[in-house]
Amino acid sequence: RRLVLATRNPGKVTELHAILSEAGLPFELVGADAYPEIPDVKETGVTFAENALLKAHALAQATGLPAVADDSGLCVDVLNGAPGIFSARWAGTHGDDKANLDLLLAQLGDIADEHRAAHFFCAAALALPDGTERVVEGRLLGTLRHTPSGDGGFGYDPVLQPLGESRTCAELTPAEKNAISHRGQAFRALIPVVRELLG
Ligand code: ITT
Ligand code: NA
Repeated sequence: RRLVLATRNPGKVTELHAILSEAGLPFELVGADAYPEIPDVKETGVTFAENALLKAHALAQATGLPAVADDSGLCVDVLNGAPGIFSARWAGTHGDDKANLDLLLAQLGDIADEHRAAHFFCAAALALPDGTERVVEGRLLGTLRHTPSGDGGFGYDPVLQPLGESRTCAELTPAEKNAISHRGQAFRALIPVVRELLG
């Protein structure tokens, strides 16, 4: 039995394998890369949840298999929640993590630490070929560093320092990040839903 991971982001794929494997689900996890002929869905939603559902439904319909998807991003208080759902293409080119991070730091400039509150947000969606859908969410609160630090993770990890941590997400081990992250929370909440709907 197969469950499709409806994402082409390699950082997410690594984390989702770790998070979902821990649960011992009776499914073989198959990446979207196993279906190169299926075009990427346009993320036309205005919320993380809408975009996660769009991605999950597209893969479930195209493969005839249950699919899970992640839509996620960084929400910065002083930027009124931006980059938000635009996190992957904040500097213009989709998935250019370094350009996105550099632009964000430039936009914040030397704003003081007490005004650098931000959070990672994740919507995790499950869609079945018959159209059944579920979506759950998770978030990780933190503050933004003035300069990047650490080699782990992906995306904005080198600048987000979780509340109560002295390290950035990129300085945590993968297991430490998954234990507290927006993605870890959302997908751990999705696991009982997968069991309920798919047995
Ligand atoms: P898929 O749509 O194929 O899943 P994507 O990279 O386009 O891949 P999103 O639209 O959800 O996915 O964009 C998520 C962006 O938010 C991603 O490019 C990162 O910059 C950022 N992001 C999400 N989770 C993150 C995390 O755990 N650590 C750092 N940055 C993260
Ligand atoms: Na998105």
